[in-house]
Amino acid sequence: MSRVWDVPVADSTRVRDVRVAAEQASVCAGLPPQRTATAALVATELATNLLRHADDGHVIINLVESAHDRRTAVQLLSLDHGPGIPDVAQAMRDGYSTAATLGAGLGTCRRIANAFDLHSAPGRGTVAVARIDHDPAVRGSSPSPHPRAGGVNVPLGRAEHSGDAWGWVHTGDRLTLLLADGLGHGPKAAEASTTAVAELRGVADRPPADILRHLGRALRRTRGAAVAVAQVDLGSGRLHFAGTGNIGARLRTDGGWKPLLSHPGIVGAQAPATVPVQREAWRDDSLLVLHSDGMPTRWTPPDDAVLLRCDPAVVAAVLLRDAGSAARPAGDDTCVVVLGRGTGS
Ligand SMILES: [Mn+2]
Repeated sequence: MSRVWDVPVADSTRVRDVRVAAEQASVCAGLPPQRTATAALVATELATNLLRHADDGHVIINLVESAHDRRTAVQLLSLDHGPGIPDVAQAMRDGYSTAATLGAGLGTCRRIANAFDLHSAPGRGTVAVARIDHDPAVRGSSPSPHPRAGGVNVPLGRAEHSGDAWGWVHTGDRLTLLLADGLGHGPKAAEASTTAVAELRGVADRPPADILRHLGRALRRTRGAAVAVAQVDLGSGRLHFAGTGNIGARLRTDGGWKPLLSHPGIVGAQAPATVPVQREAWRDDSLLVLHSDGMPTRWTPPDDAVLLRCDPAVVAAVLLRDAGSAARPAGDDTCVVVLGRGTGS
């Protein structure tokens, strides 16, 4: 799951690169041939769109866990600093193709992907996300009333693997989200963080401090990781947060943002004996952002109501895009994860 494809779309030759990357990702995810074809079609459309509307766009392809069957899915994210799409409703209409004769159109992408969402702001750019599962998209089912997690994971210097990893588990009333940043970067960092995510499944119903203790043992054979665990109890409307190492976290509740604090240490190497747990209220409109230290510490939390209702992966990608700049390049792998009620379209 640590494999990432980050393809800049500077000219038309890169459209093919994005499609090939989507096909490679589909093979890694074990998608059947017709879903691989869907991923390739959506990838081509997103890349073509970037070429038409933006100068410095790129497509990031992550392997993520499908929200409905827990199998590995392919997530395609296009992001740019372009002028924005003037008429999103028109661009999303099925059959409408930005390239007139080429491409399937964004409306088709929305119909054939299992999840699709797009945020476009004039002068700031566009972020679009599509997820392709093993099974064809089923339309008309009501969206889940529960919060869900989405994220974006980008390796330093367009490396093949990210040393960051995230995962979430929903059991009963409890939703547990984990972000791990393996020490350093490269495959050894990826081994530590993916171990943390794999271990979460067996212990997700335990309190966050217990989960970190368990990971402290499980990660001993790895080089260790910074890990934060956020657990929402939907029944009681409470959020419990515990973090060891440098994972940033901010919670939006009642229209304001507050930081959640991690504590010094390395899970699997120099973990503190006890990790303080922060307790906060969790409401229907709450939104949680976790990020690794590739993200600048001083990012601006969003207040755009339209964005806050978007698919969590779109929110994460907008935060990543707007926090970075050529003057402030990321110094490490960067992962941003958002937990919220955003439904997308
Ligand atoms: Mn790292």
